[in-house]
Amino acid sequence: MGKNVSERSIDPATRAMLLEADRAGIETAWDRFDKQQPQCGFGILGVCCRNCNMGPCRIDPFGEGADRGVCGATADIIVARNLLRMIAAGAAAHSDHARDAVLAFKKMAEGEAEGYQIKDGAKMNALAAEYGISPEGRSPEEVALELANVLLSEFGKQEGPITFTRRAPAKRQSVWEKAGIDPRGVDREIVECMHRTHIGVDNDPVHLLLHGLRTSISDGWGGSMIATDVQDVLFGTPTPVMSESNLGVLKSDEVNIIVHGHEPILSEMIVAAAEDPEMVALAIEMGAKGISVSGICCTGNEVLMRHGIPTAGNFLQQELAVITGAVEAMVVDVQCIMPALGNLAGCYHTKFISTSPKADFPGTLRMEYHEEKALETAREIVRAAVENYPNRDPGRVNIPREKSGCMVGFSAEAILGALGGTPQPLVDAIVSGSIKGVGAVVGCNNPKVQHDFGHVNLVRELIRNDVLVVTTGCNAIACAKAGLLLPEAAKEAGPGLRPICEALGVPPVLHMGSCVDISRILVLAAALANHLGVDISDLPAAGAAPEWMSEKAVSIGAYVIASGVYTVLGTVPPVLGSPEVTSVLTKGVEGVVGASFAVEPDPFKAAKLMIAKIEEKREGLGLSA
Ligand code: XCC
Ligand code: SF4
Repeated sequence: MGKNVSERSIDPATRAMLLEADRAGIETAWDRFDKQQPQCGFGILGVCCRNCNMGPCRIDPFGEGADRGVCGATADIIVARNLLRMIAAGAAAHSDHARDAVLAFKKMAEGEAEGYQIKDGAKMNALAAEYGISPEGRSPEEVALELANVLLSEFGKQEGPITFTRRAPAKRQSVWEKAGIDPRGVDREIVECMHRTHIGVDNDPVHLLLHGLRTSISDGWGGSMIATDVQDVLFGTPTPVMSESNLGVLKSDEVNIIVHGHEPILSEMIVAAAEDPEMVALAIEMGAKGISVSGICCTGNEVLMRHGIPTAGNFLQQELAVITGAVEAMVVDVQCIMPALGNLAGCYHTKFISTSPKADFPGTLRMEYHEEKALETAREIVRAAVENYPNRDPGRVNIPREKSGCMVGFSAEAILGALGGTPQPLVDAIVSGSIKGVGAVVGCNNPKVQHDFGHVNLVRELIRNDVLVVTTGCNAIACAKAGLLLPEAAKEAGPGLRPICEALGVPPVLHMGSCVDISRILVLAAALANHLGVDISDLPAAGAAPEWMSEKAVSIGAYVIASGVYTVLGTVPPVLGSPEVTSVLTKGVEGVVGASFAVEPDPFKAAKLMIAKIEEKREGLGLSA
């Protein structure tokens, strides 16, 4: 096999399992990545178009062959159109997840979703107030039903604005209005992306990119934000809780169930069903000591944030979890689930159980989930896992020892609560310079770069330089595994940040949730900006996605810059084939939304770029460097 394991990951548990995979002759994403080399140069540059059947067309990047497609589209047009389609797909993923959360909420309100309830009534009433719904003289379920219906209508709203965008500072709203990118409902924006990129419609790169920003805002301040808030109402708004992370959380003597994907709607029920005494008794009957649930990717983050359910790892560890030989069931819903898991599970005793009506994979046991009988389905899934325990081959069990503690659960509400209900203490710390600013570090893993290297090193550099870090998604899991989510990690923070974390008993890196929960970061940024009476683009803040890979990450990156936050990407997006698109994204867009992208694979240099931007913003606010 190609690279040696230490080049593939910095994570010792991952390295151990990669060696085990090698021994067992099993292929992982890293091996398949090697087999893809060299990857298509046209694809890397974004200059391949398959949008009609006169093509596929591709532009010769060396300027010797074709410089336009059959229809006459140039590299600039093709790259911009492809990017717009990536944004559309990413926004669709987040927002369709949101829709399912609202539909579950609605079924709950109608009394048709057994096991679900209103866990955070105060948050529900606050949301209702945003929509002008009064709880006066009505049952919580009546309020919930009306709220569910208005939230559902947000998705297809034909005219703007969508309500949650009004959470942004007034200055930000007028930036969007002036640029013509204040979005309508996310469904409409996504459909328009597909329409504009059909052959012979929108063929101006800047015009296309502006619609990309508009679509991404309808995701970040629309779909994603709805997902976060409705899930908080249904399952509780996270508050700080301790847990553990990495493959070492798997138990050698218990039934291991992994929940993987993105939606907490079923996994919440699985967590409940696994605690059911009847199920635990069955597990003991089968020879296990109990039932252990852990998570991977963002479904994992959701149950980690709300229940302290341990996380077994991030995106690139999903196959490795199966290779431990100790997983009775890998239960998946949607997004970031490798189809490779089917074949792999077949080599072990693991049951690969797919649950979403939308997502099927080769080699799965289908146990489709519907709100009406979610608890029942969850119990069936847990039972299937428990009954699979006797099939485990102890001779093939190989659980790495590594795991790290972590403190998670930092919703915007929890952060503001810890500060005494107002952002003032944080503002004071930023003004005094103890905290230089805030870095938002998020996103996936990608075998193009060493697993977790960019995540962990970028975050370490930031906190060392007194930048408070907020994190979500697979970055958060990387940080958890590296011990950066422990209050003790304050020791690694600079002289300004460290005493603040120690006084509050919090880590210098705050886990704010799953990828849709980047909406929490937006809400926090809006609270800070509103408190100061400035725009988000004035804040000493910067974002980064050091190892991103998914289309969702493209939508996220776009809405983060559209919200006014400079963002550094660690893997190169497929745009370099267009000098115009590249220049708009890294420079021109700054004049429109007050922020732009940079690409920097080296996390140490990326940290420097972010810190320089934070210094620049501090100066702009008249704060000392
Ligand atoms: Fe997926 Fe959200 Fe990326 Fe991780 S970080 S690989 S999108 S799980 Ni969003
Ligand atoms: Fe080629 Fe134009 Fe068709 Fe794309 S839309 S495949 S560039 S002819």
